[in-house]
Amino acid sequence: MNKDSFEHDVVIIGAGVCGIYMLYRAREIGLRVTLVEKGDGPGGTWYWNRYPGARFDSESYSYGYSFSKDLLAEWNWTERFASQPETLRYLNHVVDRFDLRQGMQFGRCVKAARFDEATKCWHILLEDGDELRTRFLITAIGMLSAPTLPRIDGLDTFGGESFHTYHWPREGVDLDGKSVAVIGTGATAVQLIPEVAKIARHLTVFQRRPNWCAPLHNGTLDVDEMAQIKEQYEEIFARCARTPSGFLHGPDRRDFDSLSVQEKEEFWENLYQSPGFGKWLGNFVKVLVDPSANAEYSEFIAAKIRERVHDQKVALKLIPIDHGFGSRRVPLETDYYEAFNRDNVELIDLNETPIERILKTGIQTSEREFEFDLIVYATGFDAITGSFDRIDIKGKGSRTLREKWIDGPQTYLGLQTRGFPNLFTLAGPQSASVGTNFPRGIEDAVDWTIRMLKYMRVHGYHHVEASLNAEEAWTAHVKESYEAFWFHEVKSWFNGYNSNLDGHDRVRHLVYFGGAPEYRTRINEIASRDYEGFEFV
Ligand code: NA7
Repeated sequence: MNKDSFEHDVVIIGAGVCGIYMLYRAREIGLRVTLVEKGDGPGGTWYWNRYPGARFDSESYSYGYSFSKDLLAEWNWTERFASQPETLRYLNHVVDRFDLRQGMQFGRCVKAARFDEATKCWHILLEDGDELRTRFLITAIGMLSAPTLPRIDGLDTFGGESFHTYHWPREGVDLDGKSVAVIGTGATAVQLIPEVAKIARHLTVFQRRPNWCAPLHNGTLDVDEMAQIKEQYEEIFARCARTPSGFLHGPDRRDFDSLSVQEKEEFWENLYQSPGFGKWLGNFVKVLVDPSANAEYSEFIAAKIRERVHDQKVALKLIPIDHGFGSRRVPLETDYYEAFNRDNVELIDLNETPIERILKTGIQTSEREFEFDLIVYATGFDAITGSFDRIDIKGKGSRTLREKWIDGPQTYLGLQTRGFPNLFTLAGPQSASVGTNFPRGIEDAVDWTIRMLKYMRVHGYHHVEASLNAEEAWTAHVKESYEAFWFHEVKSWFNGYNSNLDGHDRVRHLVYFGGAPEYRTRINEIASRDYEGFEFV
């Protein structure tokens, strides 16, 4: 691998959770590696998303890297669900702790990447006109890093401040005395709204579809609690490795139908009062897979919303009617529903009164004109494939990845795609990483990729490409993994829907839904069978 004339064995794009770990591992096995990152520091998602309220929905101690016992022993999380600033501090600490900063180039945005068939080398073109050459190209570009704005007339005419939550200004925003609009009610908005409500003079929330939200129950972690957690890290990570989604919360496998209404309600009440994703991922299996069991639980949560929101007309608008609990990503919240009890907060249902246009002074709906100082777009992302589409990636025969994936991604294991040799798409579409507690998923993907690179070095292989058969079989398998879930047609970013993009109004099979343990077993078995389904030269 070191005998060629390329500058690099490996170029990694992206300095988020995934890129940082890939850099660490690639350096550990002695590869000539560099990492390029658009931002001016590491952190990825946690670098960009600086909106008030941004924090984990994963328990902090299940989100940190598991690879270094020393790192685990020295880092103290201060909250059960860490905030964005703390997570960014953690990732910077990891980068410095393992001396990775010198391997990173910041403020360098990748515009294009082209596979040169003559030299079997990837040419990476940066926005500043510079070019890097590498044998292996590894994308760690995030699954929610291509923000999308709504398609509303007059978007550019607004005279006040406006931005997408992903681009919340680094220097912060003085919300005091301001009249603020938030468009969107996904996981981001659900974290943001209570924070804005506390400070702004007035907040108007524009909701198209409500989500089923449930309490986060955050709390501080003191040094003694962290000491206990540190003693349990082995068990914590072992537990995450056993659950389908890589979280601490695994499904309850008791027979739903044999339990009384009272037993179910006691269990659900306990989940509702407990921290984290238990009320979703720790629920009865039947609630997750069967529409009628799901309807029972959805009604339990709807009653909670009615209890928490004083004005029953508002409560009704906040209860989803087009999908059941957990069939879309469940936002975890802190005082979200209570925010709508405040005098300075108003909820506008866009189904009743759609936005007609953005004005110089505010927003015009079919019913009235609103004046705002600030409009915040919490309108989500071109999920999972969006960050790939924004780079002009050309493989063999100058075919672009964008063209290849126009009708939906086709991959082998979510890690490679035919026609693009030596390109590894970490946390790419159709991998399990995109459907799991992210660090747990990417540790599997990075470790597997490093094992593959070592294998190639030992065998003197220069490039690797997924075979056509293997890719077709995997893509079909991913599609089948959707069929097991009744919610596979529900409109959510998990299923590839985004009303703000052409062609994203139908299901696109972006996520491997077979569960993280099954995925890990499969990819490791394939590795043990001399990387069955891959072609080496
Ligand atoms: P989401 O979950 O995709 O939410 C986006 C929200 O924006 C959602 O409520 C959308 O309504 C709404 N939206 C999108 N476009 C429009 C238009 N044109 N008009 C009105 N409302 C619109 O993104 P988030 O950033 O909240 O969360 C992403 C992930 O980040 C999250 O799952 C976590 O993993 C972290 P819709 O529901 O489509 O009707």
